[in-house]
Amino acid sequence: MSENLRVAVIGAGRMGADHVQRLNHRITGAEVAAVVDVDLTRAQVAIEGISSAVALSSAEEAFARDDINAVLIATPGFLHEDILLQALALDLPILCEKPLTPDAASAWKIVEAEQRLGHKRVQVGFMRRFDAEYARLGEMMHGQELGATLMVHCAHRNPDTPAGFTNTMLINDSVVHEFDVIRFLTGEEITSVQVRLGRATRNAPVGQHDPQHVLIETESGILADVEIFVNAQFGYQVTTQAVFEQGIVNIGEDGGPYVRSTGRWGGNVTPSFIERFGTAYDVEVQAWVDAARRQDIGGPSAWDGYATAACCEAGVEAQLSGEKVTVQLNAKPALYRDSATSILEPAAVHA
Ligand code: ISE
Repeated sequence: MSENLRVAVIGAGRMGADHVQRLNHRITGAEVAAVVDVDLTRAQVAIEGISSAVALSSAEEAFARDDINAVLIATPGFLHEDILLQALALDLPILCEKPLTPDAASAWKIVEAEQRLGHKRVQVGFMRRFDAEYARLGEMMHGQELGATLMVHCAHRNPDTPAGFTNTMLINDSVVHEFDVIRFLTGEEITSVQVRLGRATRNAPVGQHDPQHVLIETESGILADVEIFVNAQFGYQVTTQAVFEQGIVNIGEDGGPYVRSTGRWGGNVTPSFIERFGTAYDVEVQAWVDAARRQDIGGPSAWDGYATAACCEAGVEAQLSGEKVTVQLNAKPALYRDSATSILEPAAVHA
């Protein structure tokens, strides 16, 4: 493909609108051809000033057009499956925001559809893999620069949650990122998840137990723990500490200008994931565009979406039972065997 990728962005909410601006201003080799939202006014607002784009109210309308040759899916996760299957039927390059789909059985259907095509078309929007610090930590782990990895401690804090953010979404929308980065950093699949509920903040909406403590094990026995705290009030923070045989590495600590002035010292708290991962999103989308133009994907695959969906399913079960829940995975199809995330051969579990 020599000309620009002509992208239909499906979903014009916070993330979709952010991707529209990114594609329009910072990404080369692509342009926004359409923005789709059930709320047509929201789609119209998103394309303001973008002469290459039309506003539409359904994905079907976008797929019926002949001037669209790529799709970026940024609707809520429960709508992904149908849009993904339509886009795969047309063999279009797809960047799908996480989660790929909300459960492992539906994510497996995407893996199967892609296998029928015989090549990878779906890149999943796990943007943390494109953050410079996560990438460097991954290199340190894979290269055993400080010896073997023993433990990983993660903290994931959001200032508050949007209306309708359920207790399940703490796992499916937020901890899903930790599942993916732990797989990415260690190069191993996750084998079990346990969720502990302790003292809760009074600042959470009714129905949410916040914070939660998620305990994770990988194939070789690396232990990871995640504090997920989505009504932390003070701002946004995502940190990881990795414990190696010969050292400790921290990433995600506060950065930016350190100001010393009359009566004060310090810097600014990051307000949200849009700022914290802004550069990572840019790198991610550019990698997708560059790869799509050579008929490839440039990041995490449908397999990664499926494997994290299975972790989320185990996480939600663990939230309810308090027990340690085993993560069940089908065997990794040959199409995905170039991405090393398993040291064991699993059996078939999702039909
Ligand atoms: C949100 O959807 C994201 O993807 C953010 O990265 C995460 O920090 C937040 O918890 C999610 O709700």
